[in-house]
Amino acid sequence: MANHELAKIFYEMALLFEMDDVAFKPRAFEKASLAIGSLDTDVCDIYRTGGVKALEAIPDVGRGVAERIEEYLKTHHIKDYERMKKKIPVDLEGLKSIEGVGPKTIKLLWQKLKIRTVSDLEKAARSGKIRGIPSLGQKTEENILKGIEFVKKAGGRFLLGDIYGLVKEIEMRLSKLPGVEQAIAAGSIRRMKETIGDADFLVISSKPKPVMEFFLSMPEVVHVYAHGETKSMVKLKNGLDCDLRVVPKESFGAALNYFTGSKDHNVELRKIAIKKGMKLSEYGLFKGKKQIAGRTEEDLYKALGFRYIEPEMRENTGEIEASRNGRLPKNLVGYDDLKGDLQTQTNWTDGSNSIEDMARSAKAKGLEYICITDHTRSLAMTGGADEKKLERQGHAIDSVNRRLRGKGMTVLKGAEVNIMADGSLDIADQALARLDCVGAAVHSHFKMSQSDMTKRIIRAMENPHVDVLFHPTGRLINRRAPYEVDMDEVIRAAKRTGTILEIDASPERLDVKDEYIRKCVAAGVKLVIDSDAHSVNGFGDLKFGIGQARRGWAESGDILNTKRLKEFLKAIA
Ligand code: DGT
Ligand code: CA
Ligand code: CA
Ligand code: ZN
Repeated sequence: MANHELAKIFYEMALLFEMDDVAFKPRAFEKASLAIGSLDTDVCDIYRTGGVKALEAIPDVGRGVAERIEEYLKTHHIKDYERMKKKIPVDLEGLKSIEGVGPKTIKLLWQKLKIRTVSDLEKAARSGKIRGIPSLGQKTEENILKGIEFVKKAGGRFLLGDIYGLVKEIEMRLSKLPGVEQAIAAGSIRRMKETIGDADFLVISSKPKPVMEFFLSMPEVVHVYAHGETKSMVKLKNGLDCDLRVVPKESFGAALNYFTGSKDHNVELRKIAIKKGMKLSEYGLFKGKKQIAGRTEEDLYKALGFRYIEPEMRENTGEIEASRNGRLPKNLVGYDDLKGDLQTQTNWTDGSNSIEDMARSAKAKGLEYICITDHTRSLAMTGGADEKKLERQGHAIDSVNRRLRGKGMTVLKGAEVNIMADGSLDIADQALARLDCVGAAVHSHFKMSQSDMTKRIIRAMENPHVDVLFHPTGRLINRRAPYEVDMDEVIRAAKRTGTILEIDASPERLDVKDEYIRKCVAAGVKLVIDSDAHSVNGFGDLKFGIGQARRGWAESGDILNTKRLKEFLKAIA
């Protein structure tokens, strides 16, 4: 569809006209941009059936714009856009996204300092060049730097955990509107990807209008990019872009499938449909003109000759093959399957709540056991425990368990033991032997060669008291790369030593990630999904770990904390 390209070009033309102080045109082109971005039909089709006249009939599209659309469709260029762009060859979209930087300032920055990009702008601001331009000054320079910082944070992809709550809340608001049969957040959110570009909402309703009106006027909306009868796109206060489409019931399954993606999965499905003499689109699965499936996703996969594929697996990494050959995981771990949590912190170290508060909160979340794993002594800044402190904590846990007797919650004794640079642990073996479940983790000396780091971690795994390797790669998504470690070696060592690898569910960790989970599953290495909760609110993160496990094709049987307490303890004994 050329609509999107054209909308972008007309938006830029509006800015370029504004720089040149042209009257009326900026507003006219901005309106045209919005109109074309919001169209439900392809401008190519409109032009093909009715020529320039039909284009001019689009509301907010005048003669000048219509002719430029024609020029674009015929030649793939718009001459005066390119001429204007040559005069001020800057990254308009990028620069414009900095708070307080408008077309006039962009022009000035180009003329005086030859600034083309946001990174040019940042350099100039940091070296104090902006304040030297009389009409801008020191205050503007400070604001520009602040604006750049903000865009850096919000401009990249969002952590799933940072936007999930709001997205689900909007999903719920939409689903409660009169006339709405179903509302769902599709796209990468439904696939539980670790980071999210934008949110894609899909609604079934026979009356799209009130749904659109509601969506555009939500209190979080700060900008409307496009506003049509059945689709709209907005920006929220937190910087997240949200698409909304309203579809009729007959095509919901096909639309849901299309907008859930991934794109690669979709492309593959379409090819298969074609091979079978059918056509798959977001409107349905068709044989000739007849729709044969697409009301639900289930009927769609079935008509294509497949078993249903869960959204988290739709990345075109073998799931389509597996579905055809009956090799899909039979019992993918479910969002209600966890019975325990093996990594939780309390106010004995850097957590904020007591052992008992954590236990009661976990119980309320449907868990039957949690293991208390406060940090150990080499993490002095957290008040890490030594052997004596662990023993005292053990008594405290005993008394909490006495108080909770008969309430369906058991607190296990554990620790998050620090793996030293040489692979030894910072707690003596006799003390570890008294714990129910021991986790070990790297928290220091991140910069080591791959072979040293791999040896270090494997040495810790070889300690017979270590049950779980916590957050095995040490990454912090969008902030810190994983340390150099050969995960294939680690997975082999896990198999050999019977060590469990953790899926740390904390949204900035998700460690180990999907790719390694799949390798563990294939190798028969067992996993646990832990919240890494530092407060009673932390258990809500478990779903992100479960999502990651599903993306890694893990079945319940691969995840040991889906077991009841007795079986779990037997499994780690
Ligand atoms: P994101 O937003 O970057 O986190 O990732 P997605 O997967 O949500 O991607 P998005 O929002 O660009 O598009 C939503 C879905 O729409 C995507 O998962 C699959 C579908 N889609 C988008 N563009 C194409 C395309 O060019 N071809 C096909 N077959 N599907 C597409
Ligand atoms: Ca998306
Ligand atoms: Ca999207
Ligand atoms: Zn840790």
